[in-house]
Amino acid sequence: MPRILHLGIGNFHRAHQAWYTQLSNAHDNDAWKITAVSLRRPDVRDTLAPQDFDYTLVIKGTADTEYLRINLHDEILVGPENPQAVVDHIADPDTTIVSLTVTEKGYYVDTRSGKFQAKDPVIAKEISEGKPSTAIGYLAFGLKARKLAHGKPITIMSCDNLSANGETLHGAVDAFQKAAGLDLSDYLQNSIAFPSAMVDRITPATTDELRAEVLDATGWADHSPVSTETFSEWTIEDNFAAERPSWDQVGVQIVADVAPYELRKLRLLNGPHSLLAYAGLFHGHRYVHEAIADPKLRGLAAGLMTEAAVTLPDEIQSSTPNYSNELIERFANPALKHELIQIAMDGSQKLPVRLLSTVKDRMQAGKKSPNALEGVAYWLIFVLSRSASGEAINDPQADTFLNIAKSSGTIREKLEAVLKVAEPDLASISELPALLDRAEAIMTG
Ligand code: CS2
Repeated sequence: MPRILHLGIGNFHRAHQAWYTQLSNAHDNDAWKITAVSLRRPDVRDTLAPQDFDYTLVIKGTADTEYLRINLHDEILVGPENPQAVVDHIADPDTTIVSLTVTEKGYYVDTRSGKFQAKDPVIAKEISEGKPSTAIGYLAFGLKARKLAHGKPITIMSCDNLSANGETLHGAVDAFQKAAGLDLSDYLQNSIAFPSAMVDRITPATTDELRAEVLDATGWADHSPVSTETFSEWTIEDNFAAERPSWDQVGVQIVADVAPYELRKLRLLNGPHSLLAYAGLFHGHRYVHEAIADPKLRGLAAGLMTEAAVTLPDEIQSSTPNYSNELIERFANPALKHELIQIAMDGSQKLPVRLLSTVKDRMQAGKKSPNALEGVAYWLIFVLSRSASGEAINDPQADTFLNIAKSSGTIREKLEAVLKVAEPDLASISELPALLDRAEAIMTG
């Protein structure tokens, strides 16, 4: 039976790839199954195992809701409980795809320089102990086992919001295997494909309210439903090393070059998402649909879309007005109840790709970026004021931010220090003084 091994069993995977694969199974002789891996905690496995890994996907349009039972996962492995089981699954000849949704920080790649962080203590420990705990470690040790067992080709597919995610993942696995002396260069080169992919479907976190709604609508006391929007998009680079599901039969675009789609999504959707999150929380909003209904914030988000659109490759330019209008409608969907705080997490990883890249590209063309910089300013304020008041920030750089907040120095110096975490080369932002002026002005009211 053909099988996908998926690393990172979060709601996004369950609303997106699992949905496409369940639909495409109708077009394949052999139904695909997904074995999923939770890299850290057992919670999702513990909740889904008693329901045979089935769950309800709640697809919320502005008017109608669809309740669809997803029955596709055959097992959920919990990495720390048995790392070898994950390695064995990567080596299993029936596994032809390993896919990933492990978030930006799960790659251990500096989002600014693109360099793999081989010296990170977590990675260094995996290498010295020969025991994986990160997605990159599992892939490297798993591919080593696969090479030794039979050497069959396999596709490793990133489904995270990184630019050039396939290339980035390839680079990370290659750097890891070299640092660990695994001798995989030839195997990686000749038998492994790392397609890039653009993934898109807004997926809020599960709430008790959603559980109650599902029970009411379906009669099933599902402990782990997932809600999402009707819109869904997946564009994958046509670069597979082995068998794949008939995803192209159910709306997935398989294309020669994903880069334009990926950039459009990161800069027009994710950039404004982050802007709405930080500015929205500052102005007392809780949900995305509330933030986008605020005329000032809507203006900023739409302004950022226009600003970012001109930085995109020519072939995708003409699509951007419709794409942007559709995005505003998606953000406005009140049924989704998408929490701004969910989007606000991991800003140090997200800002470089979502906002600062737009600022830099425009600067090269001699243009200013007032809306993108407004997003950056609200992020600086979010980080600094929460760190100063001792509120926990969900970000791998949270400790650094805490130290900055506690340090002596003016507010301006602290804002600058926070910015430096996302952009070490401050000289590369010519609008820096205006940005800091603006952040200070917002902060001091
Ligand atoms: C969001 C994304 O949480 C976030 O940072 O911007 O998860 C967004 O909802 C998805 O990329 C939409 O496809």
